[in-house]
Amino acid sequence: MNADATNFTDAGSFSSLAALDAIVNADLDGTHKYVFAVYNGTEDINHNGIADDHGAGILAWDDNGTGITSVLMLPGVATLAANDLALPPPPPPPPPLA
Ligand SMILES: [Ca+2]
Repeated sequence: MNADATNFTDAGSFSSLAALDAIVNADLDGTHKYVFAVYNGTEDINHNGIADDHGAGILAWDDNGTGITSVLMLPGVATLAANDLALPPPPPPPPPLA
């Protein structure tokens, strides 16, 4: 399903992973299937052993409103909109043969 204005929401920025997780989980309510947030805290939220995750964008997806199906961590991505995720329109058909 393409992201659009009805199923995408921006949850804002959070300095606590617990707060971010709670809001993202609540916002993925079955109507909203894509939630973007920014992590501005000092925790090592991707568990790579380095607390280098400040300023990372978080894109979460879930279809049915129960839980969180997938999460993408997007280092350095501070903003994201539905049209950044939408597929482009298909190319026009080729011209008819003469
Ligand atoms: Ca890290």
